[in-house]
Amino acid sequence: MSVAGAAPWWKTAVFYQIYPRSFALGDPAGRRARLATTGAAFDAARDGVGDLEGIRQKLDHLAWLGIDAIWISPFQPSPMADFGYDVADFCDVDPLFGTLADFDRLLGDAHARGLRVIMDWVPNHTSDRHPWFVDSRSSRTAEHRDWYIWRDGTGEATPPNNWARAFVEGPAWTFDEATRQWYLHLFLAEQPDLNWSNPAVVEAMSGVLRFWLDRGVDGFRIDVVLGLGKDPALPDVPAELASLPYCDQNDDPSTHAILRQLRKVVDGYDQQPVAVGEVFLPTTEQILAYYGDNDELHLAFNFPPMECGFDASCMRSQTEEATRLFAQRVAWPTWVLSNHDRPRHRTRYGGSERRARAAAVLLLGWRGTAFLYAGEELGLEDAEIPRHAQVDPGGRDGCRAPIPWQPAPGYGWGLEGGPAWLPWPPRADLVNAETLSEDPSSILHLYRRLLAARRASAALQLGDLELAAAPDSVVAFRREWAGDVRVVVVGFGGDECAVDLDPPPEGTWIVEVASGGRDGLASEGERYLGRIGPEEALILKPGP
Ligand code: ISL
Repeated sequence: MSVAGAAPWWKTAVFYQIYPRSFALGDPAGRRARLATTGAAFDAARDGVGDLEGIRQKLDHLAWLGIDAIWISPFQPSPMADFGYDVADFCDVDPLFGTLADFDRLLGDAHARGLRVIMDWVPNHTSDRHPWFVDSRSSRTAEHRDWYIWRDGTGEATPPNNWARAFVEGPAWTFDEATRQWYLHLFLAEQPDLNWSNPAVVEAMSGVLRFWLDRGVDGFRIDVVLGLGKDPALPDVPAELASLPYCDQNDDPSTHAILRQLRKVVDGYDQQPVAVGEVFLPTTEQILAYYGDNDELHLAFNFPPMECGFDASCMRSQTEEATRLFAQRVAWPTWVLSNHDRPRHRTRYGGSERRARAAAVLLLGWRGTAFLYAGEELGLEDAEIPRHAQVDPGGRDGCRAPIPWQPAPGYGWGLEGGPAWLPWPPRADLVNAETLSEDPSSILHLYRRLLAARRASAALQLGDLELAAAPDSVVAFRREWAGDVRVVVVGFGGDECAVDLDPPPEGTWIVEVASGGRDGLASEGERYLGRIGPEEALILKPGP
């Protein structure tokens, strides 16, 4: 039971993102049987992909870790041009991952452990194999023609505007010979954009939300929310922006009305579902607009801190910015350092485990809902992917390497010597869940202690955040709620450093969690010494 009382569950939750291909494999025999009945040719590479049953079998591990909710990246039927973000049927499970019955079992078992489950919903586009698009491209008068965005260009030579697609250089348009018009796709040509100005699309996609909410899911991570509404004139972007993917630029006001409608669908359910949106815009201020007047998204990912290196001044200004902007509205912040689209933060910070540990304290000390990406609790680094093994058109394979569960080759995936779909991350014989769970000083145990400390403290879960004076290489802030107080101190410098803090209301500061483990200066349960070690981070609580 949370200390937070009446706050909506998602405010105090720590989410854990699962990329299902890479998480765990539970039922390879079931998969072979399913694929055989669909007539799909046996493909050895598919054996090295995770499944829903694999996630279910790891729920005890996740409950042990202490997270509150999982977000599962897409598992619906998909030709996998974008590894599931190209959905061919929004209301089923790809036979690669399991069945609807497997999903129901996973959801039930998660709920039985007090874990909530949100799923990815990809509303901006479908697969080009989705029956809606198959019909849409069949003729200019097809029932679903206007469910997608078709335009004349200048013949087949020049597309209707200068928008660029994501991942591979080229226009966000493809000329379709059958009906001699262009269709819009902000991502791959296999991902045609839906036309959200068509009420039939809104209705059909609202039905998708209801389908999963009726099954009991606790909400959605909404893919590319900023893409939904488009200026009907589809105007060119200024020439200097034309080479940048348009998917990260579209910010049309019509999206807000769409979100208000969707919010009503979601809010009609007793489980208090959450809608957390991916708004990949450059500033927190722009992202904040997608919360509306507390009537659009419940939460939106705040991506700008992902642009920071392991750097105190960048992290401090991001902390200040979010604190200032969120104080002005009824909106709750979010924090994330890694996901399936970016190099992992440990890799971005240069590969040091010490830095990854300090970053964990910052992430779980910040004011707002935190999102972990599976494997960061193991301190995973990106895998090195040789050219011949690269599969993602967007070059994002490194952070999608499979999770090592056990130290022996095969790493707990039961592959009988076969390959996983991507190479393993570095040193998987040492950096795996089993080995790290046996070492109380490991980064895995640090995450577990941080999650326990957070769950036990109203200040960490809900408290206001006030930055404290600290040396340039340190970010320090105080969290306070209903008499509960914590201080978070994160050192980014390479040397030991004095950090003088105002004393607590009573007593003295005690180190509740220390990032350093065996190498740290501070010891958990002991008095704060007034200084921190190199790249060390602490959570302090008042004590005798
Ligand atoms: O993360 C980005 C850059 O690092 C963005 O450009 C990101 O690709 C974009 O915001 C959309 O991402 C989402 O939709 C894509 C899918 O490939 C990504 O995996 C998903 O997170 C298309 O569905």
